[in-house]
Amino acid sequence: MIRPILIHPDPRLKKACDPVTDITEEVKRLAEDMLETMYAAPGIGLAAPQVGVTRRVLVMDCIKDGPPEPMVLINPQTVWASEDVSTYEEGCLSIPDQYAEVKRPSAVTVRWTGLDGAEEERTFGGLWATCVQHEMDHLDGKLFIDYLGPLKRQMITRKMEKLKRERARAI
Ligand code: K2U
Ligand code: ZN
Repeated sequence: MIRPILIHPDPRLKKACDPVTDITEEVKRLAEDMLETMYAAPGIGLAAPQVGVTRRVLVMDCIKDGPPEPMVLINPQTVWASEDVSTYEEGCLSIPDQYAEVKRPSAVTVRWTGLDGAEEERTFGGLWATCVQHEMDHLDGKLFIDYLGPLKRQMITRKMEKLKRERARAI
């Protein structure tokens, strides 16, 4: 089922998430719901804290045109990051309609556990690299606005607080 996406500022988006100890039916249902929620947004990635679950689970599908390639990463860890960096204008489903340039390593090697319990490792480049790092930051309570200067970050936070007030009134 599609789950509501938390909007910044929210304490659950700033928490360091807990590792998944065993892959229960509940974790499988969470991953399924996260993929459904991500596609509906639409987005190309989503981390569990964004739907209020502070567990180390993220989903991704950065394929634009072509058959979808949904990925579920449980307890992901970066094992290598390239020296050279790429700049990408990032957005975030928890910070709607705000975009800013963020510099990140152009390529990263990530190790994780799949839904089937198997250990996986893959090197990501391009938009996949940006996306997986953006999602893994979420698992550590870090948002892309944390890479911006204090004034720009504060301006965006104020806009989100206003948006939340308006949404609360609309209900
Ligand atoms: O974590 C999220 O909020 C999902 C983001 C992931 C993302 C942000 C920046 C750069 C790459 C991935 C959403 O997918 S934002 C929507 C989006 C869609 C296409 C390209 C970039 C961002
Ligand atoms: Zn995000």
